[in-house]
Amino acid sequence: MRGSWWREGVFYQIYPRSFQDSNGDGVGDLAGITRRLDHLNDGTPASLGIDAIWISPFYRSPMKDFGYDVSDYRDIDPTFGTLGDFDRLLEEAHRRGIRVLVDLVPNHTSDQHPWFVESRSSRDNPKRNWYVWADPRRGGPPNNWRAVFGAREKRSAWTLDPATGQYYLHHFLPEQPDLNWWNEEVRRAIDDVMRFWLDRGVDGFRIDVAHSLVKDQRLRDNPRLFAKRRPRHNWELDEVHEIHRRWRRVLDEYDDRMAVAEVSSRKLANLVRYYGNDDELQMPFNFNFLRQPWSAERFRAVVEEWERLLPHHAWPDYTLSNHDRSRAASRYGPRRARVAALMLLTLRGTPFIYYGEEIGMTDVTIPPERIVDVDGRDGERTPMQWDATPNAGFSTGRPWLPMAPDAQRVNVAAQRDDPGSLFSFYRRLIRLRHGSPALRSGSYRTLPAPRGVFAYVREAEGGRYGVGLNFTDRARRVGFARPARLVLSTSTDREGSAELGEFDLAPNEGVLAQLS
Ligand code: TEU
Repeated sequence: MRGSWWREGVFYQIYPRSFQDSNGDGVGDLAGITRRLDHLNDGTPASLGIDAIWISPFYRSPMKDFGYDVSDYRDIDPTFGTLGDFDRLLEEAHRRGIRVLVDLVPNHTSDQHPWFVESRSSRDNPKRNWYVWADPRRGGPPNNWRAVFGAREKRSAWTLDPATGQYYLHHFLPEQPDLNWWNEEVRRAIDDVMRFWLDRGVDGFRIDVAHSLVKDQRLRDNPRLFAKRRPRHNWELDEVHEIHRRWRRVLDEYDDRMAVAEVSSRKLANLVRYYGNDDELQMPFNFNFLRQPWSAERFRAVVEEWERLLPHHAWPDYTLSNHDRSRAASRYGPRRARVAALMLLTLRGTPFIYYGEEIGMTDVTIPPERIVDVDGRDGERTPMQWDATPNAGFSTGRPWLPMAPDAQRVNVAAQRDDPGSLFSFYRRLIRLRHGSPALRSGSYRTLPAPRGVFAYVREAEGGRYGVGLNFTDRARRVGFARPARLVLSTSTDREGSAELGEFDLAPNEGVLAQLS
């Protein structure tokens, strides 16, 4: 069925600098990803079993924001390889039934992109209006908008270009000038970038900063109250939805492609608007799990609100970690991270796994002399830990970021044959999900549970599963109100069944049970 692959599939995010280096320069590359595809899905229970990957940007880039500053949307940065390497990666992924999303960065380009080089060359250059230029106000920036990077220093979102005496807008680094999304030529140029990759065979896009794009045409100051939270005039304008509808039409020129939008709305009521009338992008990311403290009530509240708000055509998604945030295993600790994984992979909605999450990789403390990111995100981007060889099998050269100190112990090879490992847990869980219509696409219903326990039922014709997650450091009891057979527990090899459907949960234990 059209659309079922992204509704029923499990997604995996690859940060290409950190997955696998194939040429010894210390930076991961596309050929490296191809080499490691069997880890993701080789068609047997030995592999993780995921269905789709999202690869963070690999386009030509001066790397001020490690690829989120694109200087050519249609070519691969030499650090990562060539278009030929990309085609091979795509072919090898598809051969294994793995779909591929590429990361589209349409809010801004690099200041080295030929469009911006032209745009800044003179006030009457034909590309001047492809970016947002404005005259100084009282000798300073045109308004009070702030950049995302350097928020603590209250850095302006504007930089003066002395050559032409005007300021240009950049929501992120000064080396990432924002495109002018009021300009129809810009819209058409990005449509064509999408078609370039769709023609090459990609299955879709993850779209960066998809909530911002269009900014107030009059460049009005943001009200002070909004300065810290949601800026009113340069964030989530209604016109953004018009662009998402346009992108959906481009996707629909092709067969069964999709896009997931990076939308940082805190309020789910705002987030739900990005589903439109089933005429916008297929899903906005729901980042709310990333912001929750370890509390059953808080996670339950997010899920319940989301389930209540979603129109029938909308399909949810959930994420525990990504390249911008502290890893789940660091936020919660190893035992709880396993409970979180059980939740992620049994909820109704597409799960996104961040590379290394399946082996419990944690944030690494980066010594000051090795910090390379502009916004403190190196710790969650360290190289993937494959085995106990030098640099954990990631590279024969000096890795661009330090390897985790525990990499010799925490790695794929060490966990592969250990049935109690986190990797084995993920593999079993993903296989269970794939094998069960109830877990893949069934309905969701919260169950009554004691304080500190989040319990729910997933149900489809011919199958019913109960999930009980103990978020507390005390023993708790969960009841499914019907005979239940334990299928999986986050604790070691626990087995058993319960005639009355009641299970005693150890502290921070989660269970998955098949219900009659
Ligand atoms: O992030 C956009 C975003 O919403 C940021 O506020 C994010 O929270 C920030 O990274 C925190 O430090 C996207 C990408 O995911 C990020 O990696 C890029 O740096 C950013 O866009 C600019 O392209």
